[in-house]
Amino acid sequence: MQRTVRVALTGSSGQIGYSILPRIAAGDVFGKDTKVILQLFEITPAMQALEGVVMELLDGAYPLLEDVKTSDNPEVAFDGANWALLIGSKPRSKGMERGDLIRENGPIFVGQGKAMAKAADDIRVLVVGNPANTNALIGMHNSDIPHERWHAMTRLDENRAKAQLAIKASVPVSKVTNMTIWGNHSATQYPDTENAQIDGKPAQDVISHIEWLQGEFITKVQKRGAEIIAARGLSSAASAANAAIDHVKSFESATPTGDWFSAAVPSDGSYGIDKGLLFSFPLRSDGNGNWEIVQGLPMSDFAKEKVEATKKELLEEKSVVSDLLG
Ligand code: NAX
Repeated sequence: MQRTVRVALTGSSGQIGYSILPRIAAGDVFGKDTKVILQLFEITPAMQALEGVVMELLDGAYPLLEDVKTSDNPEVAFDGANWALLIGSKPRSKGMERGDLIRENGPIFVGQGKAMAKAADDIRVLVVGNPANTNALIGMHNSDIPHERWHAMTRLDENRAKAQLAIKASVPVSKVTNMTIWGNHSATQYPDTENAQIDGKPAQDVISHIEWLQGEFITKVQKRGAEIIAARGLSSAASAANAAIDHVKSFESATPTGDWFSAAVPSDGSYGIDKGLLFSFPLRSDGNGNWEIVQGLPMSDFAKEKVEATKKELLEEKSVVSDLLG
């Protein structure tokens, strides 16, 4: 019998929602032999815009799209879902500090965590809406869904890092592997070239320009989002949607031998990261819903300092929302 997957989405009428929905409907995430039911959540004022998105999904006449449901009630949207992609969140307004944004968005994820716990028992959750790591931490603490099923997205950062290394080394991006993003999806994230590979060789042997690797490269990846806003007048959407697709596919399939991918997951204490903190690590998946943190990667003093800085930021974010952690 053909498999059917239920995918719940928040931020369904936003830019990333608009980019990702046709691709899920077309089978780009779960494969061409899996039917999809979309369960779309929007806040009440955006329900009308969502109606337009649904009309376009219907007009796409996607053979794999079995049904599209909409609701402004999270319990209805998450009902029986296998994956929840939490993309919606309040945008940062002018003059707003990161701490204020964290406080503004926290309650959304308290409500969604609780709703999900009531509505779905076989669900995996990817948080995209910013501040993604801390939003995921809040959701995780407010639901009884097993903690290892909560993730936050750093795949866009991984893909950006791979793209920059490929350009520098003049190779196709598919040759860049073993790319780790450590820590927070923020400007403190650390894209690690000490353990990355290009065409099976250490990236730092292929690109020996260490000043670039430890300087411009890292800054470029950390600030790529701002660079896109400056050029496009809008934040990244198509690449963010693609990264969310890559993320889900990586957890749904077995990781190729020798490689890994990056996502923020609850720490088990590996690499000295406080247990339970939603921290981006190098991961491997067995394709059956189980993942593990790749152990034993060497780190220079430079890398240790970077990892410490992003950990410190996440601990500070956690302290800002301590009252929301159930
Ligand atoms: P849009 O501004 O286009 O859409 C925002 C969506 O959030 C809308 O659908 C809106 O109705 C919904 N929303 C607003 N208030 C809400 C609430 N109280 N509860 C639930 N939903 C609410 O943003 P878009 O470009 O689609 O980006 C969505 C989120 O992704 C933002 O938080 C953005 O910062 C974040 N990103 C995260 C990335 C990552 O790598 N983790 C990269 C891309 C993106 O910047």
